[in-house]
Amino acid sequence: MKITAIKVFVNSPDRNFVTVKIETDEGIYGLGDATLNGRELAVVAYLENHIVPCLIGKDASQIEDTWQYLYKGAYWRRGPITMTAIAGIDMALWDIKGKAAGLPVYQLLGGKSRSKIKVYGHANGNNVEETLDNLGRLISEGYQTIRLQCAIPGLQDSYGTLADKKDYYALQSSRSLPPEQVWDTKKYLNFIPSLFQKARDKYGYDMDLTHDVHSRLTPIEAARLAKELEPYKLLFLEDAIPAENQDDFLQIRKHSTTPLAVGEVFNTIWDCKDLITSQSIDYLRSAATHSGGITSMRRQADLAALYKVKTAPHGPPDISPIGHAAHAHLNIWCPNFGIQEFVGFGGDQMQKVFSHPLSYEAGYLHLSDLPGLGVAFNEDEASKYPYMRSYLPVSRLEDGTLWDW
Ligand code: GCO
Ligand code: MG
Repeated sequence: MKITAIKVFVNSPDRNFVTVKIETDEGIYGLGDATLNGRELAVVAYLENHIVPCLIGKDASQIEDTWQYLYKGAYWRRGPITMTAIAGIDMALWDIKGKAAGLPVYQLLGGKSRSKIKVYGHANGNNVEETLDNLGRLISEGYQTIRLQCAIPGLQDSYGTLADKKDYYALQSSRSLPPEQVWDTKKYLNFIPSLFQKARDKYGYDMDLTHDVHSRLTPIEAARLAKELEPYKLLFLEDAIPAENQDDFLQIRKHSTTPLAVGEVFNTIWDCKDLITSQSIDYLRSAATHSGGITSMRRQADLAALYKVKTAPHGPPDISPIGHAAHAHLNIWCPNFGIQEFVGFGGDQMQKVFSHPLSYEAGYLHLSDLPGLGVAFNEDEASKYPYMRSYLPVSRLEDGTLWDW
């Protein structure tokens, strides 16, 4: 089966998505997600200028060799642009293989390890009361694991909160230049433990809670937070520090038994290898879309399994339904799957452009048995929503110093 064409679509149904479509001489086509939030067009250029010309006429069934060709064969390895572009191609080839076999991708990975996929939802708010109300709502919708984020008193626009926006889609699609947010570690550290205390006082300990620091602390500050959160028994504390000096995770470990999660900005197995083999983390949060696709994620999951690390794929609104479907197939198969982040199925425009094989029920996602990844992409509908420049925010301290967002 030969690749006859590769089309790259960049559209903005509610928000920007980059979609790869690989066509073959047998009429079967595959879809992949190559969306990199705020850097979409760099991935489009990488695909169109550097990858597509090399793959026309190649055998669509050679997924492994194609992955190696694009990774090792480029000499310039790794990095988010390259690995997101490779992910788009890789997912589309798995989609084709599944469709050609008449099987869902999880069957090609080895079949099901479970019947449904446990998810965690987000409860956030502009104050403690609103956050706890949202936590109560998610519990009543069946979520057993919930991430808690709250605006920090004295700071505007804290990460993970919506301010005056109705949902994530409204929040992120309204940006044409990077908005600036103010960060203050002392205000944050003095506040977060009390949020969790109030959540446990109000709702008890039946549900699991998580929290995303979004990489803003130093190792010793992160150790303090992890230690102070111990009484509230988090499932995990996410991105407590940036994963640049990876030994720093052991500093946090020395002081606390709060489980640690990291990985949403990782691009390859090399980014998580040392963290896994040193058992510095408990949950690996790589995303298929930003980490080289299904081929690469499967390898990361297998390495993690050797060290009792579970997978918890990144599931933000800036991954398309194709990326979420790739996670669902991996999650159903993966023996060491932990939990999937889930923020809903998107807005009206997105639902019209993509149809997907997932349904939510009482804290779990269910995956249908459609062949391949099971996603359909409506090109005519997508063409109604042109790309819109959009950036993630940046953080500064109160004196103007640039900080980690
Ligand atoms: C999460 C993430 C996201 C990222 C976003 C960046 O845990 O879901 O931290 O909120 O900030 O995906 O594009
Ligand atoms: Mg995160």
